[in-house]
Amino acid sequence: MDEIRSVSTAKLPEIPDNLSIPQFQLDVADLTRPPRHANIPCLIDDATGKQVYFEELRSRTQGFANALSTLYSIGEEDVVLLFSRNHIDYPVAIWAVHRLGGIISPANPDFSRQELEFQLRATKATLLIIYPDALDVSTAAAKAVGLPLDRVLVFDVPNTSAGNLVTVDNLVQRGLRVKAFSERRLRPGEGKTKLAFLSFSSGTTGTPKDVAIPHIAVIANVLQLAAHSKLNEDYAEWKDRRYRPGDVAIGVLPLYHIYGLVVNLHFLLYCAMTVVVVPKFNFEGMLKSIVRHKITHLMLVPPQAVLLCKHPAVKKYDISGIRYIMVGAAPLSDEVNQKLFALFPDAHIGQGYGMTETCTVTSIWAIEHKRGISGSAGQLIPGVIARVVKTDGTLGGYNEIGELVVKAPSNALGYYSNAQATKDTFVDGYVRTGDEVRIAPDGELYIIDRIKEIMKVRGFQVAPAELEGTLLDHNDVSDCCVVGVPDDYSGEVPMAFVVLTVDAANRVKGKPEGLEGIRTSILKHVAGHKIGYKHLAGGVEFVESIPKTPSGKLLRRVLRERAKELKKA
Ligand code: 4UU
Repeated sequence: MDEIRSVSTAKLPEIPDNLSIPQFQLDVADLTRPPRHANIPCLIDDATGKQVYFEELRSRTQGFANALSTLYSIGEEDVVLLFSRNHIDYPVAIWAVHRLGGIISPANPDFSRQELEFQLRATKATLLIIYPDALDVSTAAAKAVGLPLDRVLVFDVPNTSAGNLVTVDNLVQRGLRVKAFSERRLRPGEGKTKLAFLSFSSGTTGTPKDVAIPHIAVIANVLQLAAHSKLNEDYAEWKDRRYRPGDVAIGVLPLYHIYGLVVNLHFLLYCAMTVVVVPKFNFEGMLKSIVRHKITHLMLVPPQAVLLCKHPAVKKYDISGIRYIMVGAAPLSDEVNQKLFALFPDAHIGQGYGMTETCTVTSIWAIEHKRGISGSAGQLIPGVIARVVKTDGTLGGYNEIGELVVKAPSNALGYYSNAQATKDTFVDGYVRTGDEVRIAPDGELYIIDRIKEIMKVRGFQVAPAELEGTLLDHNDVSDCCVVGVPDDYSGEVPMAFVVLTVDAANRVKGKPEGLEGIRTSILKHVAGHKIGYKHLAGGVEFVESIPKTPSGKLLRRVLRERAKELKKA
């Protein structure tokens, strides 16, 4: 059997390989782009209601680029690490750095000092931009890696302060007064290799690695989505189009994750829509914002969809203006999917599926169907070529089960400075997804299982290898294995199987309270080093040994099954 292509009839336009992302988003008067009327804001700050229009977004980007170039010498290949919640200047920071030839590495602002330090070292970032509430962690991490504190900038947020740090807004204002920066233009073809983002993902195995995402990958995914959505074709009544200029989306997905970054920000702005920027997700707060900003579009992860279906507060708000709900980043149960259909009888509702390494969307529900098929992750978008690799290594056809391996113009280049990991996952221009799938003859893609190591906790990746490393740093742990156990809200949560050191085992022999003490200390140890969603919410189970293959490889599947049984018991 051969490769499987998108069943969409939409035609993918030529993807420009000589444009940087900000040139594509802000400069090119592309006639195929839906027009943005002057009265449609690009962004609205959820907290203050401040609106940012296209020209202002563009000029703030120029101003910030001026300041970064003249005052901080940011230029070719500099990595700027964004350690921030969503903020209306987030795209300004990204695109200013891109205009100078630099690279953005986004990080979760709730990371612990150790997690931030890891990313600062891995990317060799020369500038850090933070959200004010991350001041303590940021300064500690910057000191630890030798990044001078005058190279830490802060987004301004009303009524907060972050020490004496220089604010992005101050630099924008100063930058608007100084001479123009010199734009880093791309030569024809250069968009394919010039790096735009280093986003972290653990891929199919091991600890988090920085995915090297070139400019063309983001531009390609936006154009693929635009083609898939038939944005410029007369396929239906204007009033029922999926994305219309002036529609308003809630931006609760974090912009440091690829789904928020590419779909919620870059694609929706391309559609001439408005994005309401929400720094921190809070369910009732989101309901209020939906009413206040007349939100039409929701992009969510499954736990947020669960809340929408089950939370009692939903009844208090008139959210009938919603006409689109997309859910992705982890499996969505049939039950929740059906409930969404019932709650929003007229809305476009479906799933999207993607990953950091494919620089985002691989499939999404068909534009011809207002509602996706429950259980399906949608159809491959134009430009995606899929292989279904069966366990015997041969290619499967329709309805056969195997690992999904994809080639797309949006694929990342590999893992930054990690040839071995790149070789394992990026094969001849194809990305191994680590997801077991079946593609039906009508083009619907069903995700059957995740065969890679990572867990998805509330849509966030958790790498067992990373937590195992942390556990092994605990004095009483001699061996361990971390697996995900199912959880109604989070999808799954991490659980650890732990083998005690001989010393520790002797110490607690016949003393159950001693063992409980170690359990508590292990839970605390992980909580002290890792962000909340990586904590061992599934608990710690003590075992005599960890099952391994003769070559010493963890038999994770065995323990995953054991964990499920324990959970049932
Ligand atoms: C079952 O999570 C993402 C990207 C999510 C995304 C992107 C575009 C969602 C909707 C959209 O339109 O990226 P990563 O790198 O954090 O995690 C990738 C992994 C996949 O390999 C798969 O295992 O997340 C899982 N995943 C899903 N699983 C992503 N989407 C889905 C889905 N169903 N719909």
